[in-house]
Amino acid sequence: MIERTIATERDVTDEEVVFYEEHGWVMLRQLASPEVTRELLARLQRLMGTDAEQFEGVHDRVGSTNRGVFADYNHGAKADDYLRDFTLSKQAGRNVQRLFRREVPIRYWNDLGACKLPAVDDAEMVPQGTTVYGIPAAPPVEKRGRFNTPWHQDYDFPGDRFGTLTIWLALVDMPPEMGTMRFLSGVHHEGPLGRVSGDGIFEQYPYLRRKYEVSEPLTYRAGDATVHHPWMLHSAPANRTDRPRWAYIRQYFAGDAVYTGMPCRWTDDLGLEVGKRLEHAEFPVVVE
Ligand SMILES: O=C(O)CCC(=O)C(=O)O
Repeated sequence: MIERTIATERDVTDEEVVFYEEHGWVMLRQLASPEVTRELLARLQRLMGTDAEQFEGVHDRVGSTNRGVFADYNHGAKADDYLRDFTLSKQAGRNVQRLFRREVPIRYWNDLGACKLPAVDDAEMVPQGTTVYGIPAAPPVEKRGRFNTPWHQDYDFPGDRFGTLTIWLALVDMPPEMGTMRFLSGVHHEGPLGRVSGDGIFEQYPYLRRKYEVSEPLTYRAGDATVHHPWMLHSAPANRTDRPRWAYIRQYFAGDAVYTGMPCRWTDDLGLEVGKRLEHAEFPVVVE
């Protein structure tokens, strides 16, 4: 009989929580086992194609924008039961509570496969012209998913408090030259810096580079994850190897967050009421 892999992750430790609070990001070595990591990758490849070639164009709620910085597939947990079990596991919810240091209900916000494809020549220049949501304008097909990720904070949550976090799980072994994440350690203490991305942030806030240090180039083994705070400035260079950089990203929010009505592609059409909690079947409770 084949045993089903349990789609879950290990406990986050107290030391990791302390590091996260101070630095605004933390590396969680082997958060997911090799078996779970392999299965997550297989499920994403089924949705996106072995080299993430399957998707073109923008899909509404589930699917891909496959445009600039990496090929993506949003809300895969709504399309695949294994991704759903992993993302909505109580263990994941408890880890998020630990990182928040709050015993609040945790809700699912988004999950996405992020496959940064091997770079093109001008890959350190993200296509110009962004939408209100900060999504780069579509580059030519042959360049899609092959750019660097410019410096940015995660700024798309229409709640009345920071209330979210992101868990970025490596699904393959990743040396820094594959375009692994960089963090400006400690910068989350500055709060929101505006809807600016790329070097424009450092032109507007010239002191940031003097005050905070960029994390060392990170090497991830498959199953390692980093967590980052929504006000953490983060970026990633282009992928300078010949292999795709496969990651699985999950985002959660604190269930007591109140809807502000800020435009957001995940909430605009849901009929949520400003001033009330974001209680909607699109954002299931992961843990009470
Ligand atoms: O994978 C990347 O290059 C960037 C991911 C990112 O911006 C995020 O997880 O918030």
